[in-house]
Amino acid sequence: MTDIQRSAKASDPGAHLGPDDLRRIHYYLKLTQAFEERLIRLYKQGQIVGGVYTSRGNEATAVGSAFALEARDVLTPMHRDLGAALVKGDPIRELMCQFLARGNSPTKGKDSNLHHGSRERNTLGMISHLGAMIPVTVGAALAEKMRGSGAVALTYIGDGGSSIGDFHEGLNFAAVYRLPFILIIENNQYAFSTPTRQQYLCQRLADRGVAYGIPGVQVDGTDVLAVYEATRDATERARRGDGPTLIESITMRMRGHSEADNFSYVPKEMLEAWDAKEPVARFENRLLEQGLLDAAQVIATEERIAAVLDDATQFALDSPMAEPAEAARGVYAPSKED
Ligand SMILES: Cc1ncc(C[n+]2csc(CCOP(=O)(O)OP(=O)(O)O)c2C)c(N)n1
Ligand SMILES: [Mg+2]
Repeated sequence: MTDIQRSAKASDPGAHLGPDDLRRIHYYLKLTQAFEERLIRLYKQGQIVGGVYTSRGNEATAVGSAFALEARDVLTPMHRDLGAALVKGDPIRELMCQFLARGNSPTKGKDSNLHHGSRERNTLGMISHLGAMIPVTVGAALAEKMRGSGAVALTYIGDGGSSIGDFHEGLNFAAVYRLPFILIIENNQYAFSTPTRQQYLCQRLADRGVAYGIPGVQVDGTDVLAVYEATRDATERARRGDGPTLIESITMRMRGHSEADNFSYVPKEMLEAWDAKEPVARFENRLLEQGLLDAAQVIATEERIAAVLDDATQFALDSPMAEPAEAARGVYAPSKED
């Protein structure tokens, strides 16, 4: 282990969180899961066009990392980070309209998925090109540093996306300028149908941090508190002015790449082994064992979530699609004639 890795050793899981925080984390994990179940159903009913990419297996990474951020921090969720968008405060009705491409959605029906951002909540909207949001989020970190705001900027990349040139350029720039930047690699064992052994030869993607002179930390991505603490440590380092951190969160993509993919190429035994560590149930069981939740509270949370999702689904279904003219609006900067 190098000095850089040793200095980035994560704090004890959950050491900085009280019982109410733990129950809030549980709520967001369950909400993410239930929201995506709803999206799958709507997709199968033909209500959602395009693709649905769920975060099954990644919920703890998205929720745990976003929970470590403050409102002023900049966040760029990627395609498996619905939980992060929820923690950062994206309204559920608004998100549902976005997935259903309604005219009143953040992108006004031009797109679906998490391709939207909010200045109010300091979130940046992702584009599909993997890796492209790394330099963009590094740019946000540079802006925050120049402003002296004390805010950090965080984004994610998959194991597959970590091989792209933007990964190197973004991290190197952030390291050299000691920017308050955090990059989380969501290592979920597959990039579409390509397993990690065909993607890179290094032992751990976290070791790439050494190449940039920054800490590279590996965390158990099925343990929401481990992700939270590693991210929290990284935010502290960033706010001290010590620069970026690379975090590799080890997890498993528990469903297909998208809902159009039956993931028959993933060995059954592999899925079964990871199922035993499924992040949402794992955290729920932990809270039940610790007496921080009881069975009745779990049911009440599930009912509350179902009601919120019923409301948002109906709201979105009742919302009109965009007018055709909307397709051209907001795409180019207005000219003098406009
Ligand atoms: C530059 C680029 N190449 C290819 C794609 C198509 N694509 C979208 S997601 C994906 C798989 C990405 O795998 P990974 O980075 O491991 O993320 P995961 O989907 O597993 O979370 C691919 C190939 C893309 N969006 N951008
Ligand atoms: Mg992957």
